Amino acid sequence: MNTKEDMTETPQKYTVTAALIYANGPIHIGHLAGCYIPADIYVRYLRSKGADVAFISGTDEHGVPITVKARKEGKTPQEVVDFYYEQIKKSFADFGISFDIYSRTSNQSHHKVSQEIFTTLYDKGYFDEETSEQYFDEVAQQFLADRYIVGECPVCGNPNAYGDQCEKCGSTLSPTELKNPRSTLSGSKPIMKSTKNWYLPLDRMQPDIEKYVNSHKEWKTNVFGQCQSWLKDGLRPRAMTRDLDWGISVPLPDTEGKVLYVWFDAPIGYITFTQEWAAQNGKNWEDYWKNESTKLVHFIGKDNIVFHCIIFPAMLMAEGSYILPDNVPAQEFMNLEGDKISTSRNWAVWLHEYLEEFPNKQDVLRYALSANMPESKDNDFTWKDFQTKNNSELVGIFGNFVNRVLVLVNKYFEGELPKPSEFTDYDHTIIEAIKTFPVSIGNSIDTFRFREALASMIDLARLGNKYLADTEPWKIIKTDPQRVGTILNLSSQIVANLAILCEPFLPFTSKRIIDILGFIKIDSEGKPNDYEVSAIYWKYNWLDAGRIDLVPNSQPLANELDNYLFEKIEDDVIEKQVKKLQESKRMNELENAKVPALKETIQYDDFAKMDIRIGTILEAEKLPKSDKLLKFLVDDGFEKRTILSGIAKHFSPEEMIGKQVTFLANLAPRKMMGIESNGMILMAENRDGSLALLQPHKEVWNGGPVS
Ligand code: B3M
Ligand code: ZN
Repeated sequence: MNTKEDMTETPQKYTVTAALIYANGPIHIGHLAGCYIPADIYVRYLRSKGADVAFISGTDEHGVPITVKARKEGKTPQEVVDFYYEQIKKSFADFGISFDIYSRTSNQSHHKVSQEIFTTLYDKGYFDEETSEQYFDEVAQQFLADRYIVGECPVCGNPNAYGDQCEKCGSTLSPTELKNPRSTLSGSKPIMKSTKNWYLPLDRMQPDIEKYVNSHKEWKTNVFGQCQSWLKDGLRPRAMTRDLDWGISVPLPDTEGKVLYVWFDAPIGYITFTQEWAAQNGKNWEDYWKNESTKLVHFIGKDNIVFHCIIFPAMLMAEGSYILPDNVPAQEFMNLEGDKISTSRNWAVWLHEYLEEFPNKQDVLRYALSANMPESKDNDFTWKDFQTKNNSELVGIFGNFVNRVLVLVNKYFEGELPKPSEFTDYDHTIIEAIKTFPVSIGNSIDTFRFREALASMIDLARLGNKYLADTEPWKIIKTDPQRVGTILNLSSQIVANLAILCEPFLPFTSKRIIDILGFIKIDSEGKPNDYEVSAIYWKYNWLDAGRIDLVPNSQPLANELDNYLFEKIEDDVIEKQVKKLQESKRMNELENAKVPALKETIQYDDFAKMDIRIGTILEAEKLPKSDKLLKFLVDDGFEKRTILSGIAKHFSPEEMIGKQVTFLANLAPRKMMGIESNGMILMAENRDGSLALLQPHKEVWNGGPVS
């Protein structure tokens, strides 16, 4: 039960992490829905319940994804990660993701922690040292780890699977499993060359890992299922070092040119960042990583399941002094307008752009993505749905309720909260119903059912609307103002409950409601956020929700009626976004357009049969009944001939007059729209479908043959 007494016990400690995104591109809605929003909802809820939470994240700044990007942009890896670290950190902060720390794996502190853990495992004899043949690019003079190599996936046949993973079927791979491998650096076929690496013997550790995974039957089905299929296939040793020049150097002698595998160091980042945060805040980091009663929860996308449920726990088990992940609530993928989100194809809604184009609308995106969160299957974000969610739910239900209460209190009671008098039976059913919300929303969040939690939260606003509609205070204000006072008091208490219960999902809105109700928010130490003194301090949290005495009688409510919580989003705003996406799709298609395949070989005689000539266009006109055809009169050196050409969409008649063109002179005459065409003007087609005339580079006599 949610009671105040819970607060007097030592609060439950949680270490909640959100995936360390590669610092090689901006954040998009797929990242938000897949990891950061669920993590933030969970953490805000836990904090509101009085739990002691460390919410940890940052950027992953090592690994091939970084060096590939640097190479593509002609920058150093450090320049790439410096740029994206700042951009990503800022956009998360502006979006209200409430990390306790957002750090980065290129920090020296992190290098040190990773090397220490590697050394511990090494000293404990955990690594198998193995010299093996690895792919090597002779052109680029480099070993080809992970994403430096592509080839055919042995599982699904995808021709562009990476050396570490097939993005199509999700299989985790090693480079030697790929068929027809090629280097992404030079495109060349790699050779085999021997090199020494250190392997974590997951095969030998399988029984322990199995025991661990099987003790977590409560994990989400998608997560538990993926683990089982891994275990069923049998775990294989996995190299924890790589032959690369970007990363954390291997803390062993004679390991020049070798770094720690990025998936070895990245999850250790959670530990390093907790240490950094603890040091800055006078906490003991070990409370969050080495105390059996602390719950460690990793929020990630589904492509990272194996690393968080098997490999990282195996590392922690081997190290021996850490707690293991208690839960790994991985999300499926969010698609965009029916298509997989892709950074390289620019098929995404970018967070930093959204924040610029939709100022002060963080909560709208948070809402739309949470309502559609890909919890158990992939889901689709569409701008149309974003608009509907805003207009019919946030404006139509939530905003509408809060606004009505405010308008009525202002109109009938000059903005001062009226006292309640006696509650009717109907009021009592509403009061009982209010009490159930913190419990049911809490249960849903506890079990990572965020969509359900959000839907219940909106149901509370719905209940508020229904209460007003059923009691119709506007009809009885003249005859029974006391009853209206009760109705509006209770309604305002619902608004206050909404402020508490919507906070995990809509933190900006929660703060606005608190302002509207005439409170000032206080921080965890009990200090006011602003120093305006007239208002009362807001000290309520989840454990207070369900009460109907949150706003005191006679409390003056804000009179900000023109400043709505949410506003309608018009069609043109949505159309602009859809257009922007279509444009990026078009640009992308152009970039990827392939030159058409060559036709079959012909002999010289076949070619010689064609009589190609140069001529000058004397007259040009549009055919009145056709939007495609232009009619030309061409000086062909003998006489003048008429040629029809279907290029009216590309050229105006005026711009063609006087031009020399190349035409096929012995094409059999053909009648179109009652006019006989004698020949064909030759054109070159560009990748976007636009046409170019083939003109001689200097003037040629009309009738001059082309050969
Ligand atoms: N950097 C993969 C990604 O950005 C990887 C996550 C690491 S979490 C420790 O999707
Ligand atoms: Zn595959």
